[in-house]
Amino acid sequence: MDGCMTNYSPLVGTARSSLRSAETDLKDPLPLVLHVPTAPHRPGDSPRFEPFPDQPGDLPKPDTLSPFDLLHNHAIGMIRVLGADGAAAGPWDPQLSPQQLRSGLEMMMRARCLDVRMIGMQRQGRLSFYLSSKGEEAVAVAGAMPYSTRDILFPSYRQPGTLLVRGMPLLAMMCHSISNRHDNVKGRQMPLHYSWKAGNVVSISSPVGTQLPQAVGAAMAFACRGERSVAAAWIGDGTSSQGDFHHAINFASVFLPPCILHVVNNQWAISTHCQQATGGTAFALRAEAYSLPGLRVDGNDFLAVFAVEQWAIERARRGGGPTLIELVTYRREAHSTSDDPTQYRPADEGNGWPGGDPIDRLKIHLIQRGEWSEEAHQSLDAALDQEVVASLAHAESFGSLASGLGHSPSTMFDDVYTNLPDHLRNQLREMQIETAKDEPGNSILPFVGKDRRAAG
Ligand SMILES: Cc1ncc(C[n+]2csc(CCOP(=O)(O)OP(=O)(O)O)c2C)c(N)n1
Ligand SMILES: [Mg+2]
Repeated sequence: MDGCMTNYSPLVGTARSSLRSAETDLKDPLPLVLHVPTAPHRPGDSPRFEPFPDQPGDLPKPDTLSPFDLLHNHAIGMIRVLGADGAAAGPWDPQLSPQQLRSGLEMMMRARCLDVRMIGMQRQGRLSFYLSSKGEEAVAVAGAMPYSTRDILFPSYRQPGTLLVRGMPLLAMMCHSISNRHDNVKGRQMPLHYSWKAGNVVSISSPVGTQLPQAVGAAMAFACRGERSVAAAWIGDGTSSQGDFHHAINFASVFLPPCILHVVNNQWAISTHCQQATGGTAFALRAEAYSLPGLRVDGNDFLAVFAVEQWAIERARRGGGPTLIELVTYRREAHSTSDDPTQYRPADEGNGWPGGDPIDRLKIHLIQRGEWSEEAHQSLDAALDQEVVASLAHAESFGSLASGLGHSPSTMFDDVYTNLPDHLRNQLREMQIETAKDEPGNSILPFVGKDRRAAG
């Protein structure tokens, strides 16, 4: 493990190794400069990633109530289960049944089909905006499956798979994304900012990082009530630079509530490389400064992600308090449909990613065990695509933001106050008078002045 900080440098933390040593500086002083890290590969470079620092089986699986400082190697190394040959090995193998594995695979494949079709829709002008989660399906699916429905989840926009695991129907996801009259958040959110109360999943937040302190607060409430539920939240590598990350983990460290905090290190925060988000070698290592366990895991290894979540959940339920998990993965697509990554990274950078593709890796594992086949995979893929296409058509039959068949703007006055204060009541009346002047034929405000219940 000793060499892993340098071995691992191409993923994060190269910059410090290039700083001159104190002795050299004394003999041959250079002007002091501001150290500004950059990305390891820029357009035109030939990308080269070092292999991951640990092999499956290298890291032990300690008791879930182990003191945080016994987990140092788990914070700087990498917990893995699936090897390059597709076989599972080591103490972190969660020993899932073939049925559980196939169900996880199906969920990841459904998330991928949804992703592909949503990008297509956005390109055709049928969806205003989209953020791809391609390549990060294991983070979302294996990340959510081990939780009980009484646990509350705060995912980021990059984890629609979490919503699928928690039972949000595709139709509801799409009605929300195109903001039609069945959008369960009434057009108050950007596309993909799912909210699913029935599945105990809190609304995705556009201002990045707000979910972390909220999750710690929810876990503190569980602890106050003596309830054995857990709160879990996910943010990205770039978001871990927000004050919210440090505020949240400090509260977690002081009050030790049952919460699990995740940093999904997909290497990039729009055009900012993760080396510009931390001066250290691993995001998981930050946990040590807060006297908490940090676990770093291969985020494209379904089995490893599942096992790490189980470990942290058990620790939280046994009263051991919070865990910080870093999921090392790669953002395969642009940050969003408004981004052009060829401006800041080589177009083929992802091809050399040592973590491969999470769906392919689980598929190969299942085939190896005699529990799956290439034919079964193809036919499931086709069936899921049909399911997604049918849900999209169904959602569009209820209209969309573009067609004007959304919620009435007057619903902006709903759901905050039991009794609307006078100044808002006046604003509502004013809005109704103003917008009624535009009717009929105003496709943006079609329901104004009509019965608000009919619109909702
Ligand atoms: C508080 C705040 N600052 C900036 C933004 C703009 N923004 C949206 S996503 C993003 C990058 C986040 O990167 P990361 O946390 O690594 O997550 P990823 O997109 O890679 O999943 C930024 C800067 C925002 N939404 N909220
Ligand atoms: Mg990122």
